[in-house]
Amino acid sequence: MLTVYSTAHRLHHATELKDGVLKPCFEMPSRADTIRARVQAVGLGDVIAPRAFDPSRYARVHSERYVRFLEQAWGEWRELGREHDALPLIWPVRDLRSDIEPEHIDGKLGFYAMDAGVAITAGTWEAVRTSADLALTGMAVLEAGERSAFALCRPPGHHAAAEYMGGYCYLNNAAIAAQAGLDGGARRVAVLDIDFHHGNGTQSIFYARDDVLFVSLHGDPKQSYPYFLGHRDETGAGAGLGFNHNYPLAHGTDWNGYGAALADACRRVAAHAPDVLVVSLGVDTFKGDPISHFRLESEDFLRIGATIAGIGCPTLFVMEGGYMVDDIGVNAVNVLCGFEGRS
Ligand code: SP5
Ligand code: ZN
Repeated sequence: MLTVYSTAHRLHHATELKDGVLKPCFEMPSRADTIRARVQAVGLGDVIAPRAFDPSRYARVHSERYVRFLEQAWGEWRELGREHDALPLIWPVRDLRSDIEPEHIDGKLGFYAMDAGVAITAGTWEAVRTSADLALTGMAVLEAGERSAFALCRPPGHHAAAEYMGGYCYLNNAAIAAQAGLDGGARRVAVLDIDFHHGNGTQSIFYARDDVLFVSLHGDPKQSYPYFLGHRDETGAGAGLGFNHNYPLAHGTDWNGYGAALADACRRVAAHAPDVLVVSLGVDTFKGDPISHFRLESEDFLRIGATIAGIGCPTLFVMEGGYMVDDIGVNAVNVLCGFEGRS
């Protein structure tokens, strides 16, 4: 399996509001480099650089003004003489207006953010756009006839929706790749999200559409971030009704519960008969993850890969979360090895 990787991710290393204190993000550069090292150690396959794509490709699933905001936010922040990471501090909840884009950067940050886990720094845009380009390059690899590819994206993407960032995510790499698959001629695409956290951004982007099936296994939002989406009764809207399926799972879920839910999720994906499958690959379901609450063992990730391979569809793996850096390489690459029938 080819891996698409770039060192540009290192340009993004930010702080987040954590238990009431600003601290370095759990989502840190060593994550991607640990996974890359493991890819090489097991001999998964060649590691290739991304092609550069025009930002208009991102605007197939995001609004143009949101993409422009991501590109320009750091400059606007710096113009005010500020040097720390740009973070939002006010949000347009409920009856506040969200129909007028503010002109001031403080207003814009809240307008385009869902939480305080998405700081913008000097290198953020370059890292973010390169991350999306990794996913687009991965989809191009599949279009060229490969059965699978691994986009080693960082920053991750699945919490980012058409017009907002959140949860370490800025551009939705998986959604951008899924849309590129359709634009390249696929008739049906499925996104299977196995990150511990619900992929609210991906769900939101495709919620009213029947050409992209979204299926997600995650910590129950009653207990877990992102709290405000990911319930079982969210099954799609309009033409998309029946094309969205959530599997909220309890704290402490281990392979017993997880394996059964995954088998059911993969059955749904196969029934959609997708021309291409995008997997939002988070390994924060690991028992040792510092911010999540499932109990998967490293060997379970091999089983996940094998189960996904059973769908029998060209598959692009897009890296999402996973914060136990010591084990992230083994766990992420185990999914890929399991998919390839290796152990
Ligand atoms: C891509 C992805 O996995 N994003 C996850 C974002 C989660 N952000 C909020 C997590 C809050 C957990 N707080 C636990 C603090 C432990 N001291
Ligand atoms: Zn996650």
